[in-house]
Amino acid sequence: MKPSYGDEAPIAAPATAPAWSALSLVRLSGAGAVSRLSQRFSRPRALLNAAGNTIVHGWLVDAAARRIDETLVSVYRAPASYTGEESADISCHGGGATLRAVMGELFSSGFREALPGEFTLRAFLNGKLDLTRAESVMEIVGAKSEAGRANAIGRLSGVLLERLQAIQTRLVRALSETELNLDYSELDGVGVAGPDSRLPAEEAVEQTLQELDALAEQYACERLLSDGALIVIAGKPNAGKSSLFNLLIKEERSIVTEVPGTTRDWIESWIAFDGIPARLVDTAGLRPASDPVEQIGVRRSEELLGSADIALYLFDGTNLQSEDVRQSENLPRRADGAPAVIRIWNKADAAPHCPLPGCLPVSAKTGAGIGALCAELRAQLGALCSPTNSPSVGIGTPRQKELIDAARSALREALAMADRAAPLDLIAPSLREAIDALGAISGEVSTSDILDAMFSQFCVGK
Ligand SMILES: Nc1nc2c(ncn2[C@@H]2O[C@H](COP(=O)(O)OP(=O)(O)OP(=O)(O)O)[C@@H](O)[C@H]2O)c(=O)[nH]1
Ligand SMILES: [Mg+2]
Repeated sequence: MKPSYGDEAPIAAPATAPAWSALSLVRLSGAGAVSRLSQRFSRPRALLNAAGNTIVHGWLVDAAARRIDETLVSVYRAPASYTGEESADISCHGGGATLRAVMGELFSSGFREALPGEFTLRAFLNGKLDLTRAESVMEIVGAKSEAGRANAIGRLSGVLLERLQAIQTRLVRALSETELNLDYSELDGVGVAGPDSRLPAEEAVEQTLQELDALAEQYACERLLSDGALIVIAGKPNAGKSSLFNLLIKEERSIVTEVPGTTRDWIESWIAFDGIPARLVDTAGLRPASDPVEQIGVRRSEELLGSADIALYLFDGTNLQSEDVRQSENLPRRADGAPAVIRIWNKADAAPHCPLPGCLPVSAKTGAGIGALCAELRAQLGALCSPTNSPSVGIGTPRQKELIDAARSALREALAMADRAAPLDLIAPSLREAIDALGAISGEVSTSDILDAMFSQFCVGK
């Protein structure tokens, strides 16, 4: 039978990557995990008698008592463990072969391989973590910048949870005031919000909506800090895109030739500007290509532009065509209007006069103008998000953003109804909907489908 989230079998998984390293960590959790492990341990009694939060030295052995590896086992007794269950961490030697051998013995002694995120899911189900903290665990592992990491740690420490709980408490109060008015007005018909009898606690609802709006706005910045910005270099073939790419990443990575259409696959590298991580992508030149391989390359360039935060559009200064300007103005766009386009007049060493307005003269060959280009990139990224000015820890995942948006639209609906002097019993459900959406962020309100979908995005061993 396929294992599923939510069964209570003892589980095991490596918590470290199977790489060339001094040590690896294997995690176990579930009722009876320690006694099961003791069947494959050189000192079973030491393990069985170990108190929680202690370390036992010994050999992991196979069923015939042959030594597999020398280990240190950290023992955790329920409920004082990460998952809240009886657990153990085996610290063994590094490298793929040892890890495979250790895991093989654990499986043969009855452990099942953990599903992605299953340890953290169990921690959630056992009340050790709310969902904002659980998600922050993955954000910490995946953070691409110092600021992204620090914000995720803030969420792990419960800062977001506290912020949301304060908002939720205020809404619950607003809802109960609304419902109280409903009760009192039963004698003479249904309570009505309007100029004479406003929505009770209307100000509190408005203030809450403003706070949620601020959280939603801040999310764009949080996403940028954790996932990085996407910067795509685009332009006609031979404009010097690959030359600029190599110059910016300080490495001869992308092939440069005088043949138009040299780059076909896109090539990427990570760089950072003032603490904001960015994925810089060199693409195939944009032109109506007849070669089917180049056609695919051009399509990919367009797709990348359609999800980029910033586009660097290069004009070939030595070969400016009238359609280039049109092309630069009609790049594929995201629904939110991105990317911001920086227009670059390349090959300024050979063609110093730039006839186009708002163009940055650059030479990817000599490096002239690169300082000004980097300053412009910093300014554009800073406009999207500034790590030093970002306010207190906000939301960090698309799931959280969706729920914040659901709460915002429910509150907007409630306020709009109040404006129209709608009966309070029609407004109350909208307030309740907003409260439920906020509750779903922490996991107070959750279904097993949502949990499965969320935790399956985690890595195994977390
Ligand atoms: N003089 C001069 N030549 C340049 C400059 N930048 C690139 N070139 C030359 O222009 C030609 C094309 O450069 P690439 O960097 O391959 O251009 P590309 O835009 O990546 O071209 P495709 O991959 O074919 O789309 C090469 O011969 C480069 O040496 C520059 O700033 N000045
Ligand atoms: Mg190229």
